[in-house]
Amino acid sequence: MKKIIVTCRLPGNALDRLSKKHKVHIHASRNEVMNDDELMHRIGNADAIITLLSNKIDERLLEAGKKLKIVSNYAVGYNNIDVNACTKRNIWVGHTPGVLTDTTADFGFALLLACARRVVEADRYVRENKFDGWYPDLLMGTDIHSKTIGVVGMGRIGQAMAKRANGFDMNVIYYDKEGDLGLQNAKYVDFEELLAKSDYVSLHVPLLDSTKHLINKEALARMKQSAILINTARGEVIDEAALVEALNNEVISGAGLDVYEAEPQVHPNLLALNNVVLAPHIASSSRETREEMANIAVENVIKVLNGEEPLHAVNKVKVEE
Ligand code: 8YV
Repeated sequence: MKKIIVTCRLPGNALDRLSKKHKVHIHASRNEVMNDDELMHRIGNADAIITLLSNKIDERLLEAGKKLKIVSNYAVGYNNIDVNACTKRNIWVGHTPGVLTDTTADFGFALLLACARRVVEADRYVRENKFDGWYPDLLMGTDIHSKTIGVVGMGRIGQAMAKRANGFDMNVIYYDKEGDLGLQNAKYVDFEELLAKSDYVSLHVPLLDSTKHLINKEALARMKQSAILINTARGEVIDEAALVEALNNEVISGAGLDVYEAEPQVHPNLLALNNVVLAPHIASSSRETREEMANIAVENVIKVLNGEEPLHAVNKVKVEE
């Protein structure tokens, strides 16, 4: 019987599969994640942990996790984990790609639509009993069809976003560090051209040293004054202070944000702006997808505890014979 730590209760029944065969400690609260101190206290006995993005898995913790065989992240992104430190210790890092691609792109598009057509403002307007008559320029937005969307990072989610944009008769351009991917439905351009030509800029890159503050003051200045910026990737890809300044000074026209630099904190000035739509990091949050993510996170653990490779690993370690 192995010992497994789960730092937050997960949706669906996936964890039952683990508890049938192993001793599983699940952090009790649904709306709270196990804190660093408790994780540190428990890690010494654990053969596996299932973590969230808010769990920082660093050298110090791994050093204490002498028995650990896998860190299974309940996310596709894994910027919370020191992957090299895991590999050095023969610890697998698992993640949950694929299942959240379309769900995340759906939400990216929902943010785009909401910003362009002022859906949140309109809802507030009606609730506040301001709808007292029809006027030609009442809450005028901007069109989506026939406009240009610039997708930054043409991986799984970027491509799903492009597909949705095609369906809305948009012109799709993209930038990717791999260069021109030879796609039929989107045109590769360099980053500066993408910023200059896009009516909507949508971010789909992982957080790396090279993508931190990719959207900074200079990048924002290159964008159209009418442009709308969408971020369902990672908050740190945008210099949030520079974005606030750009929105205040009408350097760009709006933003739809699901992620923030210092989550769960949101820059206070963003809260005061009408031309932004804000969500609490929920792009992958459909019941179906969140349950499927749990299935994969659990399957990654089961495979490793059976001496196999995880279903989805981000590193490669030696499998013990
Ligand atoms: C999750 C995500 O909501 O998978 C990711 O990388 O950002 C989201 O799907 C989040 O990571 C939950 O830990």
